[in-house]
Amino acid sequence: MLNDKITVMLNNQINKEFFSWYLYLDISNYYANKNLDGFANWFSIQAQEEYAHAQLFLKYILNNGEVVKLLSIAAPESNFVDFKAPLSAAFEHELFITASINEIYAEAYTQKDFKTMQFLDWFVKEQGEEEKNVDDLCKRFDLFGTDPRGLYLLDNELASRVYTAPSLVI
Ligand code: OFO
Repeated sequence: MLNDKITVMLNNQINKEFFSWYLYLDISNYYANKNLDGFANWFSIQAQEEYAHAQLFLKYILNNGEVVKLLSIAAPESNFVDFKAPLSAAFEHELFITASINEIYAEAYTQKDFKTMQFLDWFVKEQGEEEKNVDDLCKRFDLFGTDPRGLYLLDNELASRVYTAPSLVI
């Protein structure tokens, strides 16, 4: 019920979302090891969101009668040189994911696959929000994170983030 090329792209996106989950888990672990539990919490929740995104792609493929092909998840490279490095890596990664979603959208547009375009609309918006969230975090780190008291307060603030399931229902 889906075009073959679109199905392959959606399957690949499952893998990218699972990789995002791995990457953010890894970043969370990095901060936990540095006793920055608020940063660790923020990325742990981000990881949960990515896991949920993978499930949404998976369910969309299944609901359309296609086969889900799970691929191996690459190990993240985590040689972070300082506290800022994971934030920059997360921002770069979000840009990569946005480009990937846009590619699927462009293909769906070409194929006049309006159903997939409508499904992807939520992700287009979500990526816009996620890019802004990580960019804000980078900028706030630049402002406050290099001062120990500022870092302490920022870490405390990030500890309050809680998980909310995606609003998209499949
Ligand atoms: Fe899957 O939300 Fe950004 O990457």
